[in-house]
Amino acid sequence: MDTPTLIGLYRDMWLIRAFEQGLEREFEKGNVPGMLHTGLGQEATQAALAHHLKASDTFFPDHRCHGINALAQHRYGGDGERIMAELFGKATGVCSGKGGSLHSADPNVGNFGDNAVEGSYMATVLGVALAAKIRSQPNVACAIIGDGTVGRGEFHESLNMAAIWDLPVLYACVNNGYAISMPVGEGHASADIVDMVKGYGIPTRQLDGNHVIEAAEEVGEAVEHIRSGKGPYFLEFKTWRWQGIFAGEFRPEAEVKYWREDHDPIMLATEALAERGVSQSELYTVEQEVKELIEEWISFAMESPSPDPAKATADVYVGWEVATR
Ligand SMILES: Cc1ncc(C[n+]2csc(CCOP(=O)(O)OP(=O)(O)O)c2C)c(N)n1
Ligand SMILES: [Mg+2]
Repeated sequence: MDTPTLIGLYRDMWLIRAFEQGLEREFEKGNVPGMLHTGLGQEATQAALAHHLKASDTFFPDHRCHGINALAQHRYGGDGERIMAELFGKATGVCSGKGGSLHSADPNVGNFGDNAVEGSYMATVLGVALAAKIRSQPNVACAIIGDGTVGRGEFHESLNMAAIWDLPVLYACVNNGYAISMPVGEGHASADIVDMVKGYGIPTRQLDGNHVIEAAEEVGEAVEHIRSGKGPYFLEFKTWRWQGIFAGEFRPEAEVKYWREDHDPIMLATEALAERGVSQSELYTVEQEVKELIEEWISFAMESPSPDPAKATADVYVGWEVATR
């Protein structure tokens, strides 16, 4: 990977981190309604995926994917602030403020949205992939799923059907070690998800999801495989989320220290860039530029109007608006 590409990924990781930290700050002030699961700690995995997905591809983000949603919106729609506004529940959001964190979607930039039912889009992704295959389009349909999804029936049904129909699906499994507080090896037959997938005959790779160079290179290979018509590919990103599900930490102190201090994705990229001779001041400038952009997005969201209650049922059904009571 050349240095400009790595600096680009560094910028993307900072965009994700600044987005999530700004969001967390505003959530604590009561400005962000609903629930909030952040992707802090998983920036390298999301930046690597966003780097290779085009607007003509499709991705189904999981509940920690605000960062990848914002990157796609920023890159292809030129309006990343509309993801921020969506999370603030404002009329200027990509779903007019009706989607929020879990349902931010914009098919124009390839974002088909999350779903509160874990695993549900493991089935939907097959339809999108089948459509691309029938139309002979070199598009990737990507399902970004947590390790918790592995226990769902749709997970296995999806892998089986993608395998027998050679569908262009990229499965991106974000193995952050826990589902709620259940360690992955206790909730599933194997702590290494790839071992369960191999039986379906799908090519798999387990990789360091905090190492942005490795992650981007592996995603690149997987995407190339899929675009060339060779069928599905499964990547397991080993990473860790800063946020527990509950207030109070349930993870061992040494584990927290390892992931937050010794194996932080931005710190690893900073080290790699320093070895290539990129100065600290150049990296600091990148960080500051991105942080300023995120503050602008937050101001945009704060100043945007709330949705008009009269339009609560608009866009819920295509061509059919239900009268409000
Ligand atoms: C079918 C279903 N069961 C349970 C839940 C409740 N739930 C929300 S997040 C979550 C854990 C998800 O774990 P994982 O997929 O590992 O994602 P992580 O939060 O660790 O990123 C669960 C069980 C749900 N949303 N859908
Ligand atoms: Mg998990």
